[in-house]
Amino acid sequence: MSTIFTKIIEREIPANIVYENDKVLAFKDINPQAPIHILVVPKKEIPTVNDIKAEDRELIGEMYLAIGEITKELGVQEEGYRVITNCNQYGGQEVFHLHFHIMAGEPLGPMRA
Ligand code: IU
Repeated sequence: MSTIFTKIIEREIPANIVYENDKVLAFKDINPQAPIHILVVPKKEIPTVNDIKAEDRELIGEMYLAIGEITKELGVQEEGYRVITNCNQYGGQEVFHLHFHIMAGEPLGPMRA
């Protein structure tokens, strides 16, 4: 089932888009949890990490290559950043269209719930 992220991909609702290619879109999170908070999404509708298929291996690689380009452009590669994917209820997933959160711009500290 489509989510609001498909509407962003289709330009049906606005978003602050920072990167796009034929397979991947990235935009600023509407409710940032760090000074830099970007979501990287595949244009293909994949609800959760659980739904990634073998045929998606190249697409997932494209998402990480996009992360590399975005973080390089932002100038945060040396200082570092965090990439997170939430899955289903215990992971705190709210939008059921696969996405990687890039969080950067300050020391993020240890991971905790
Ligand atoms: P989650 O991993 O599914 O919990 O993350 C969803 C994110 O999508 C969350 O950080 C929201 O702030 C963000 N978001 C957004 O950027 N734009 C939207 O229109 C909606 C959610 I709805």
